[in-house]
Amino acid sequence: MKLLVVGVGDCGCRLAAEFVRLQRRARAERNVNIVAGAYAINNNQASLAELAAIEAEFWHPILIGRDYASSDVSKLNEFGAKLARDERDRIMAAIRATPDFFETDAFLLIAGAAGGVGSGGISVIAQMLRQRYVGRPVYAVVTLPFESEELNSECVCNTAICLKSVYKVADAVFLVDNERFKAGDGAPPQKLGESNRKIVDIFYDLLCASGAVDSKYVGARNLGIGDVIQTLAGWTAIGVARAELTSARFSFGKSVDFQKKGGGVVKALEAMNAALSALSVDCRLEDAGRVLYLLSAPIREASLDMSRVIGNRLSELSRGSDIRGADFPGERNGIQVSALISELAYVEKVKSYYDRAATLISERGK
Ligand SMILES: Nc1nc2c(ncn2[C@@H]2O[C@H](COP(=O)(O)OP(=O)(O)O)[C@@H](O)[C@H]2O)c(=O)[nH]1
Ligand SMILES: [Mg+2]
Repeated sequence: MKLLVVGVGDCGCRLAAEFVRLQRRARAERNVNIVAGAYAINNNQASLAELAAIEAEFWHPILIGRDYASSDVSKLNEFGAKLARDERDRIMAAIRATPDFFETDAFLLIAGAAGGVGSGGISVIAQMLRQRYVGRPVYAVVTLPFESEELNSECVCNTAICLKSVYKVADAVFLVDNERFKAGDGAPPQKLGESNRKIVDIFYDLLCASGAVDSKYVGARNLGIGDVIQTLAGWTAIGVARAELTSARFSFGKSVDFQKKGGGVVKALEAMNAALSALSVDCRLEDAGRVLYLLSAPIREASLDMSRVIGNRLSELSRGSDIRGADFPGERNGIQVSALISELAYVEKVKSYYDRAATLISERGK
């Protein structure tokens, strides 16, 4: 699957840059293209310049509203929305000029919900793309603030407004709870860099598998772009995890072979459970309308069993969601499971931002 990535604001632009890194990796490791181009829309020239070292061919910075770069108004959602509306023609013209524009399967817009530029800009841009390019899905990746930011009422209100407006215009919204990707020690910029890599890496297998043309990477049940598009709707969580295979699988002989297969199924379940506990946002499987899993395993003959067991287990856990599954011979020494939990009817975090923002706004009105 080939995406046209659009990052808005500081957080959005940094994550968009990570997608360019992912494209380079997909090209080198798996001979597939997953990103046609990445646009970085921001009012801060210095932070755009920091990202300029990445591969020029795919990278397109767009500076907007530079006069407000250090102003306090730029921390508000409504300001970000105004900037994007004011610059709509320039933004649309730039995106339209992407070399492989008509070969991209979907738009992926990214922003931090708690800020201003990205928080307000993302829905305006999503709406423009949706109106102009009917039939091409518009997906959003929205990061939810760190716990330490939540005492700030502006941050809570920006987040709620961003979520509410992006949900209305995007085909699906990937929720990414920053708190879940918090990196360990280190200075702030490196820390964010580490979190950003972890966030973007979750998409790697799904994008590569749905784009594979190389027969080396074709599984027993292939992941089609249609499977991904059919799965994605509304609030969405994404996760990936891996279980290592021990060296026992290199043994020969019938009985060992049988054990090897059974062991593989156990490992696959282990990876699936780990993926579900590493989802990008806390949610319950039973609230999902649609689920997709992708199994990446080295053993072709065993993968069908593994896939069946994972599918059955997900079906039990989700109590009847629409489940799609596929496999992909991408891994060598382990089993990796990627999961999309989509069309979530309820997400605790979203509800909590809506409630807190409503209280803050009504208090302000008093
Ligand atoms: N994961 C991640 N989150 C970020 C990053 N930068 C900022 N954020 C988060 O996004 C929120 C919005 O900030 P920012 O992107 O700076 O605002 P904007 O420039 O006005 O769009 C912050 O409160 C953080 O929670 C980043 O590089 N990675
Ligand atoms: Mg900013």
